[in-house]
Amino acid sequence: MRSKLILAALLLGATPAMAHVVIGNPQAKAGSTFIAGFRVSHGCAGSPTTTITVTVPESIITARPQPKAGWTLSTTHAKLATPVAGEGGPITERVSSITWSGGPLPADQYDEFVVMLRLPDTAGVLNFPVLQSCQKGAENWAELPDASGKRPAHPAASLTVTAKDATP
Ligand SMILES: [Cu+2]
Repeated sequence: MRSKLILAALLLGATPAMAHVVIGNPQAKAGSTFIAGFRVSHGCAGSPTTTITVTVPESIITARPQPKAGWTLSTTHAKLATPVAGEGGPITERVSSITWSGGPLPADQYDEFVVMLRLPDTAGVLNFPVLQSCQKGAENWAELPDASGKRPAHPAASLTVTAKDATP
């Protein structure tokens, strides 16, 4: 029985524990502020990581990346179709992608790239495509599950947003 389970794990390839680029504890309530840590647990086929670019889903209006020693931070912006009220006046654009460049992060080490997110008011699954570039090659973690729910080879990092009144 046990050996069958191990065999099944081997046949499936990467185990969830070593799963690509993922958000740690990927569940939070709608409308909350969530600290998302994007975990990078391996390089590109043994090559050290030099750049991580996270694409922020459209439904997230506010995304504030945490600076990281040894890495240069940059962001791109997109205009909002409809401005929304913010603490310092109307918000007219949002952060659409965040890039950390530097390191390198050795292929056999793990690190976390952190972003503070204001989550949308509606429940659902948010997908964050992540482009990982390495000294040699790149890995594009951008695939979404297909209709059957089968996990793709290069899944985007995902976050499950639960309803505001859901019991924890
Ligand atoms: Cu992996």
